[in-house]
This record gives sequence, structure tokens and C-alpha cells, in this order.
Amino acid sequence: MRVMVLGGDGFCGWPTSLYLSDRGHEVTIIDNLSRRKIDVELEVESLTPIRPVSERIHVWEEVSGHAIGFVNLDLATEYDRLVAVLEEIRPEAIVHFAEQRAAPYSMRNTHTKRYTVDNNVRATHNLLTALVATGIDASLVHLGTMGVYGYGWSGSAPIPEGYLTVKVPTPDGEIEREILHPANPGSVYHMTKTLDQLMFSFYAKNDGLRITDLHQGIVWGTQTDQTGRDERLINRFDYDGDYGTVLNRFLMQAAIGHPLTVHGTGGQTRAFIHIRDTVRCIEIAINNPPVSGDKPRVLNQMTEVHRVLDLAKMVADAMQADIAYLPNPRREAEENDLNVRNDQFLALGLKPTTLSEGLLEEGRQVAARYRDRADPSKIVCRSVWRAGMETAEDLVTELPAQA
Ligand code: NAD
Ligand code: USQ
Repeated sequence: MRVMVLGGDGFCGWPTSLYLSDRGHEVTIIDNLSRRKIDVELEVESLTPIRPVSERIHVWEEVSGHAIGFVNLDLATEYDRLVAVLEEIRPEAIVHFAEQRAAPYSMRNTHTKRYTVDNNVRATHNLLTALVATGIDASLVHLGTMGVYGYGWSGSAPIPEGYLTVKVPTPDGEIEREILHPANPGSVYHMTKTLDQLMFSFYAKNDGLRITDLHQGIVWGTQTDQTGRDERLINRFDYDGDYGTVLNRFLMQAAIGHPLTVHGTGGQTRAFIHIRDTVRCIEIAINNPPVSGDKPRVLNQMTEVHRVLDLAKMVADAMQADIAYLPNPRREAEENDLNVRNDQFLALGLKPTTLSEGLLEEGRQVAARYRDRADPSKIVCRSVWRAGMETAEDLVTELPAQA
């Protein structure tokens, strides 16, 4: 298939591009490299030394024999170029990763709130209108988030895959309707994904666009079979307080001798998926598109659920680390249960890679190898959900000597 991977230079997009290319798909990456520029703005770098995108693509061709195209294009602001690129490539499938994806960054200040909404909503809407305008019948696979459902709203009821059947009281009695699960975002970033869902519903209904929205959990891990083939293909590893996600942060913190940064009691329960399963799920999704006229297909892209404190204890035990309980910079429930349905991916053949010592070891090795690139002053989360909320001081000021 001709596949356009929007956001293909990012943490999920790069390994997905290589995986799809390895599987024989003809891949073109569209990316404006904004994520690399945000690293410059935040004065932090991926723990792993990622290479410039042209070098990455060149090395991939060298080791695999497969070419990947690249277009540096801002989906949110360069609509006419987007139309021209779509017309030139005429993709059969489009995978859309290209949004500002960090909740803490989206809550950092007024500028980052506005940037996140402007970037994410405009990028998605430009893409949808460009598909309508060009008449290109590509199936669109979008990366949404489990966070659109929020946490704790439906008590112990399992979170369905996108839609909820409800009874609506009318003067003539109750009628049954299927609705999008109520949106309950916990950050400006998560809110943009709930807005994306509405746009998808409209364009599927009005224009017959074929859309799959993947409500993905927190991705952990670093390498896939493809990114591991040459050090110059290495995937990015975010560890800083804005972009680092919880399990990869714990692995990295343990590897450099930093206490594990649990927010509050650590009673937050979240859904997780390994990067190796992310790339498989994307191929399953592009191979199983909805037909024109269907409502957007929603799949929960997650394989397991864990409490933050349980993860911290597991990593602390495996890697002899201390746990620090820090004031929570976010406004979120201290404790929540989470029960998520993921029947569709399982039925479509996904064999989940679950958290195991072996994979934790991979994370430990990556973090240990590049520990000298870590800046301890970037580890504590400082973006607060409301002005005046307390944050912790740095726990470590200098990189501890290697054990
Ligand atoms: P990332 O920031 O590493 O990658 C996103 C890529 O999109 C970057 O390379 C960035 O430069 C590009 N981009 C952003 N805005 C763009 C624009 N306007 N035009 C062109 N390119 C643009 O993020 P990621 O971790 O790879 O996440 C990818 C997607 O998956 C996001 O939409 C995110 O919301 C979703 N997701 C990620 C996770 C996770 O744990 N990482 C979990 C669930 C969902
Ligand atoms: N947390 C800690 N300590 C840390 C970092 C985080 O206790 O050092 C806690 C947070 O307070 C939160 C939980 O861990 O309760 C998850 O935080 P996270 O930063 O790992 O994940 P989140 O902000 O939810 O965002 C990430 C991705 C986002 C994606 C989302 C999937 O950055 O793109 O949409 O995971 S989900 O959470 O399922 O919605």
C-alpha cells in the first residue's frame, strides 16, 4: 500500500514508518520537525541520540533496501502544500500521528495551550478537508488517546471501544441510541483529541470518509526490530518532565540512580502498550478499514492496565531504586480503577506484548547506555495544571556516579 505517515519522525511515527516499510508498504513521512524544535525550546534532548531525519532515512535504505519519502510540511498551516502532496502521492492509507502530544507541555502556559489547540485541531481539520477536496479515498488511521474517556466516570463499568449505548427518555417512552462515549479530558492536550473525535464523526457522516480512531494508552519501550538494526536508526526516548511518560521515566530514573518520581500516592491507574505492539496495531488498522458510510471505527489500543505505584515498585525492586512521593502537579484523581475493553484488536490478531522483566531490561539497557546524556534538572515535572500548585525541588542536582 502507499502509506503516508504524518508525524513519522516522532516516537511512535518513526518505528511505525520503518515497520510498514519493512513489511513492503511504500511509505512517505510528512513531518514539520516541530517535536525536535520543542526540544530546543525546552533545552532538553532525547536520551537516545536521534539522527537528523534525512540521515535516518538514508541509513534505513542502506540496511533494508527500502526507500522512504520525506516531506517537511506543517499540516496546521500549509494547507495548499498538503493538497499538492496528497495529489502527488495518492495514498491508499494515511496514519496521523502529527499532533502536540504532551499533556504537561499543553498545560505549561497560555502560549502552549493555544499552540496545542491551534496545531492539533487545525492539522486534523486540514487533513479532513483536503481529503474531501481532492476526493482521495485513503483510509485514515488517527492516533487518539485513552484519555478522551477520562478516569472514574463510569465506576467499575468497562470502558467500551468508543461508543456507548444509552437510553434517552422521550414523551413516547425510552429510545436506545449509540453515542460517542462522553468526553472527559484531563488536559488541554487530551481535550484536542476529544475535538478530533467530533470532526471524525462529522466527516464520516457527511463525506463518507473512512476513519479509524485508535484510543491508545501510554506507550513504553524504545526499540523495535527495525530501529534496532543500526544505532543511527535509534528511536527517541523522552525522559523530561513534560514529554517523558511514566514507565519510561521510571526505567531511566532507576538506571541513572534517581529516585522514582511518583506523583501523589501513585494510585492513578492507566492503560499501557509497548511500542512493538503500537506498530503492529497500526498495520492491523490499515488492513481493516471501515467502509464509506460507516461511523468512525474506534479501537482501544492498549494491552494492559497498571497503577503508577505498582509500576514504581516493580521497577524499584528490579533495579534497586528508591521511590519519592512528590506533590502532584496535575489536577487528577488520586486513585482510580480502570477496566478497558480491547476485544477488537485481539479479534484482529494482536498478540499482546505484556510488561515483563525482559522488556524492562531492554529499557534499563538503553537508559544505562545513554545515561551521560541525561540532565537531572529536567526530570522533575514542573508544568502545573493551575497557577500556584506546588512542585518538587530537584531531587538530584548532579548525575550520580555509575554504580
Ligand atoms: P511525538 O511528538 O514524538 O511525534 C509527533 C510528530 O508529529 C513529531 O515528529 C512532530 O514533529 C510531528 N508534528 C506535530 N505537529 C505537526 C504538524 N502540524 N505538521 C507536521 N508534523 C507535525 O509524539 P508520539 O509520542 O510519537 O505520539 C504520536 C501520536 O500518538 C500523537 O498524536 C499522540 O497523541 C498519540 N499517542 C501517543 C502516546 C504516547 O505514549 N507517546 C500514547 C497515546 C497516543
Ligand atoms: N506520573 C507520575 N510520575 C511521573 C510521570 C507521570 O506519577 O514521573 C503520573 C501522572 O501524574 C499520570 C500518569 O503518571 O497520572 C500518566 O502520565 P504520563 O505522562 O505517563 O501520561 P499522559 O500524560 O497521560 O500522556 C501520555 C502521552 C499522551 C497519550 C497518553 C495516553 O504523552 O500522548 O495520549 O499517555 S493515556 O494516558 O492513556 O491517555
